[in-house]
Amino acid sequence: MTTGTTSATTTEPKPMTDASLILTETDGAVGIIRLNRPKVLNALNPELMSMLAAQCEAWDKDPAIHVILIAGSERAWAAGADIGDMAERSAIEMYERDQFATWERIKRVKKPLVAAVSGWALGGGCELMMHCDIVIASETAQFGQPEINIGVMPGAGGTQRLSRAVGKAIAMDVILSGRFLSADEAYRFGLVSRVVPTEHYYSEALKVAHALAKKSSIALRLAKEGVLKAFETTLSEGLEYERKLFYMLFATEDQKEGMRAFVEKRRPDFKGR
Ligand code: CO8
Repeated sequence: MTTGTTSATTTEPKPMTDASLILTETDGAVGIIRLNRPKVLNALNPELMSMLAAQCEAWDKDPAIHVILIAGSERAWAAGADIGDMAERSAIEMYERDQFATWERIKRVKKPLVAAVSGWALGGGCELMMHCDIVIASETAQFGQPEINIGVMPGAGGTQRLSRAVGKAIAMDVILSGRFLSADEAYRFGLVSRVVPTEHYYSEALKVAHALAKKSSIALRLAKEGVLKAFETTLSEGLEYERKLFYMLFATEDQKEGMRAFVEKRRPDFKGR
């Protein structure tokens, strides 16, 4: 892994030396992962996904990292799972490979995942983006689940997460017709958090990641858990769950520090515990 001190004012990640499928660096308490298969528009093959999951897990355990930023390039966040890698496989081969186990590892990451998305976010790429918690998109980004055009359907959560994000009418349109959504549509439909001019999409995402990194790391993790619970349970159970998480935060030093700092009119100094 390389380390660096990227400034939040740059428009693209500064060059990194790692020549692998993902490029990594740390910038303060932000861990940055850049998908790096430019020749195939960052198509997601099992090796890349394993590296991505392993890096996310490593930073999830690392107290020095509070937030993970995942970026692609300006041309492509990721144009889907690697079609060449799947084209001739049998059902049993796909079953035995169990690629989705890797995606489950990303789903289990407790720290916030911020996505810096530009260009194509299609198929598995759109599904990977939907594993992230805050999505900063460039105004030229395009989103879709075009698997229908190659004789299949979404497999890494698209039918479930897209429907929850944008509702049945839009999800059916996108998944059954394979049409792409513009960044403006994606924002209006609730698929992405913010849309910014393309030249600022990366710096904006980094800025958001740094802003989050200044919060209490433990409060961030429990808040993320609470929001994700909303998609898994009933309202009553979700409210009960939220209350337990809320009470739990009163066992942290950060709760005392945060509230005392407010009363004393100073900035809090969070420790993440
Ligand atoms: N897989 C492999 N290679 C790809 C992929 C992909 N998903 N997308 C693009 N590429 C390659 C192209 O083959 C091309 O390679 P080459 O230069 O060697 O010909 C290169 O990237 C550049 O692509 P294009 O020349 O096509 O670029 P364009 O700007 O003309 O078009 C598009 C860009 C519209 C993004 C076009 O490339 C495209 O339609 N790509 C495929 C999109 C797609 O269908 N995605 C869904 C894939 S299936 C999937 O994601 C299922 C996920 C669920 C399971 C995951 C775990 C198993």
